[in-house]
Amino acid sequence: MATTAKKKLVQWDPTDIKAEMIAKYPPKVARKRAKQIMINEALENETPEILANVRTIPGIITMRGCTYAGCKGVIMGPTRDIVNLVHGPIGCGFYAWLTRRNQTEPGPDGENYMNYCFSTDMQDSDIIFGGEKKLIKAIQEAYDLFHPKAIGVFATCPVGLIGDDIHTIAKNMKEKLGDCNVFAFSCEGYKGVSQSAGHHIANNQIFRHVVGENDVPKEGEFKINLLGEYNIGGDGFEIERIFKKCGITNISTFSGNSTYDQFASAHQADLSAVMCHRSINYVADMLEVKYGIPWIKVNFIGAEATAKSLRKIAMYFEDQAFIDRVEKVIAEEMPDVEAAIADVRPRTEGKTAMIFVGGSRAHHYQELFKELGMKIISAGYEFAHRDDYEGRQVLPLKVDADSRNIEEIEVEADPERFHPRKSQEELQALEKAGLKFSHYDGLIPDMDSKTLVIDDLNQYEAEKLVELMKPDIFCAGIKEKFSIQKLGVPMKQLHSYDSGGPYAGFKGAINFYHEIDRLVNSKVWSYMKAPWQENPQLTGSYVWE
Ligand code: CFM
Repeated sequence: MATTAKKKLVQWDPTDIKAEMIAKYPPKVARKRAKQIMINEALENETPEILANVRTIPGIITMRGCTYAGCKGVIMGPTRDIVNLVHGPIGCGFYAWLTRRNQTEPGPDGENYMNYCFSTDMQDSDIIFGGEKKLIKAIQEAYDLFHPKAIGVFATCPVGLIGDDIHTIAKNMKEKLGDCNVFAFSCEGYKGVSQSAGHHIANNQIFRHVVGENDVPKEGEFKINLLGEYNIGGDGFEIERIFKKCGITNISTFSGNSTYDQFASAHQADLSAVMCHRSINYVADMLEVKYGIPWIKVNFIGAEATAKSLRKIAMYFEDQAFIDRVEKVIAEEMPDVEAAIADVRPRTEGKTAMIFVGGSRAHHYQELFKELGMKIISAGYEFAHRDDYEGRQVLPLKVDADSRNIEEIEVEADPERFHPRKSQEELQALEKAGLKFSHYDGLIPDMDSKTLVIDDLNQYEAEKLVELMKPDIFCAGIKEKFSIQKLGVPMKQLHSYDSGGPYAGFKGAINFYHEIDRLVNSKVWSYMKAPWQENPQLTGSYVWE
């Protein structure tokens, strides 16, 4: 009988969805989650406030990772010629060993430590009596074996608890070794509420110990730093290809396919182009204050977004031949993109998607879905801050007990090497012409009204959302993959790209269109039935002799 059927929210109302998502929570939890689940009402000049970058409620199965993951895995992981030495129990090293799909191309020198796992392998006795001697030995051993340019030491939770002085050890070993830069990161997993704290810690230490170390001039025209691009699934290779075609010199990438020397030379660029704002905005700001390099926000996810970002870079350098060359590249690349869209779009138009990824992709990937004519009905970040949702005009944010844990480093203009790349007048003229400096508008203004913007979505809510709104595709990570697929909805990993990619740039966009077409139009999902859906009563019997 129809009356026994559950209410099916075909024309869902966001208020009902929100109420349903938090209905089962105890009142205190519901109150907190209500502030992190927002029905988008962004008006042109006004973005509603969302609660973000706060502690996950204990007991909730979050999608987040830890501070060590953000520092060692995300920011420092993709750099091939720095030995990343994990000071801690072996599990922390093991689980950060090649699990993120950042790729690298070692080049002629072949120096690449990314496929190794370096760890001090702390044991119970080290935790009781201290791990400093072991760390000193491990640094020496890594140096003797590989003679790397640099060794980074990463603290895991127990190191902070027992108080090993990793920074003094790093300083002493740097002096002792002479030709190897040794620095350490106090990135204990518990340091912040998520991996976001680890980004900040990595930004600080890399800026303090490496940026500016190489003053040997870098050749090339139109020199930029590409900040916040991590070469997942080869994205960075596609962006590099486009840069080369356009005549852009990439001094450094933070940190996809990068080297120690790139970081050391970053102060020689004339513009920083920021892709993932959340993970690297601190470096962008510090490069500006110390060396006078302005930064702009870019996005190479989506063909239109790529073209727009290239045009912004060209506009900044104010060189007509360069502007023309960029236009020529766009004109050459777009026909293939348009042909792919024309093929795929009739099958994807009007379909719906949900995106829940880290701190920037839930925004960037909306571009690709829009190119397919698809609608984003709900999106959010795992660990972004309010500025990533609402735009940087909300800065500075109130400092709470957790953010107070993370060091803010004081940076001043370098007495010799600070030189503003553009005068105030030039910057103002460019702003007038439409280029925004040191700014990010955030995710919310780009989302439709009445969509749901959700911070730190958890497993229970993810399943509820899918059950209620039945999207045609759900995008998140490996932790969510199988629980969503069991609900009969296709799931695309946007952290690791499953085994696909690249999705950045022009060629990447084409890859993405085809992949999404295959996923949302596959019938296989409608055939899926979990055993309990077919037969709600499961029986079992004990077997023993
Ligand atoms: Fe930036 Fe990232 Fe992301 Fe991120 Fe990440 Fe990643 Fe990510 Mo996974 S740096 S915030 S900490 S774009 S590893 S390459 S996919 S959560 S949205």
